[in-house]
Amino acid sequence: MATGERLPGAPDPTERIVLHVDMDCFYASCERKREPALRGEPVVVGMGYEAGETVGAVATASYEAREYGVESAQAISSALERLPRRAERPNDPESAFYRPVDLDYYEDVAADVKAILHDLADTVREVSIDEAYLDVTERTDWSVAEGFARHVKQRIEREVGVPASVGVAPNMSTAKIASDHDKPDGLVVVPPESVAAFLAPLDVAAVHGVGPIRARELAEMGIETAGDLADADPYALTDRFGERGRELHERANGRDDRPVEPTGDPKSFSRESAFDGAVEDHDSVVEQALALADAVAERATHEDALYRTIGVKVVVPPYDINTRARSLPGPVDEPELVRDVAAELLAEFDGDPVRKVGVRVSNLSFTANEQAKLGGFADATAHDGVGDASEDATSDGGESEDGDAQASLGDF
Ligand code: DCP
Ligand code: MG
Repeated sequence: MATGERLPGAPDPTERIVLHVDMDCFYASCERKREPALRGEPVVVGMGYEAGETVGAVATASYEAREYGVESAQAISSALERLPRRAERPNDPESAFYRPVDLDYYEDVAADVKAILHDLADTVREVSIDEAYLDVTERTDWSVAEGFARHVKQRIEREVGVPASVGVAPNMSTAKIASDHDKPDGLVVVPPESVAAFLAPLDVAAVHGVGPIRARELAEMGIETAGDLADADPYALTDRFGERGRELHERANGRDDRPVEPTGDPKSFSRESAFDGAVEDHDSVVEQALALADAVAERATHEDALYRTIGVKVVVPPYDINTRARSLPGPVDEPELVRDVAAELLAEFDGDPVRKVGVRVSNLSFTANEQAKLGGFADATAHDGVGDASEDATSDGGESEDGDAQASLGDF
């Protein structure tokens, strides 16, 4: 779609200010948050990693560990060849701290980050656990965009305690490249008049959508930099890569009209609140949870959503995150039930000190009249085998590479 076809009054996409936030070595930074002794050290966070076990893959590595060639998706055994466990080599600086993946905890940290982002922008597109686009056109101006971006980074660092890299540009694809350009702790602002000069010298792999295979194919066509790609014949690119080729050509030219849109229907609604210190009085915890239950139920009603699962989250100091959920026989919109189930699920924590409490409804359906279809209940229950017993809630978020995928992280 040509930019000249805009409707009268529609915002000029060339005048947007888009900010992309991507947390630095996110899982490793989360581990450092709760274990400050890991700061400045090589840290490897591994999927399925347990002490003494070498199967599984690296989820992420701190930048100190990356210097030794440890990277995401590598086999733990390869990582161990490059950097043995510190536990086994206490005096060897060329060794790393290995930690297993604790997704509940990372999601909790991510939710705190996302809350700040929503506070700083009217429109936020969350694309993965540690990444989001913000349209901040109405909140800042190019002349002060750098200060605004620094403020975003500082709020995250100060209030959550994890580092982020930020890119600012007139569109999503350039903002993403900018946030990646100076990692970690990056802050790169590319105002409209600098887009072409910023992109031109970059390796073509910096363009989102160009993976190693496509980069090789492009190299065969003599295209090695984003500038080469920008100058390439778009028809030759379409011949070779189809519609994607045209899109890559647009991106390399710093053209991307996609509006920053929130991801589609959420998978859950939740609210949580932190106490000022740990609270031991169970009645106070329940009282807070009931207020959260009301807020969550109200939100679901407002969004015309029915829910089939009601859950609570209880964080016990320092970072022991407990989630419990109960699935109902069918989808409902019943605020009283959210209160009752939340209170029942919390009973287990009577006597525990509580730092944070949350309430969530999930298993959402957005079909307005679904509640009336009683026949569907039995099927749905049989289908996923969830009865009405308590169970650990499962994460409803997912990481996605692409800005088009849905993710609902950030709401616990
Ligand atoms: N992740 C994973 N497996 C992968 C890639 C990522 O489990 N193959 C997880 C761990 C990362 C998180 O997702 O911490 C975010 O992914 P990023 O690609 O943003 O990587 P990092 O945040 O770790 O590092 P960077 O500083 O490059 O953003
Ligand atoms: Mg990241």
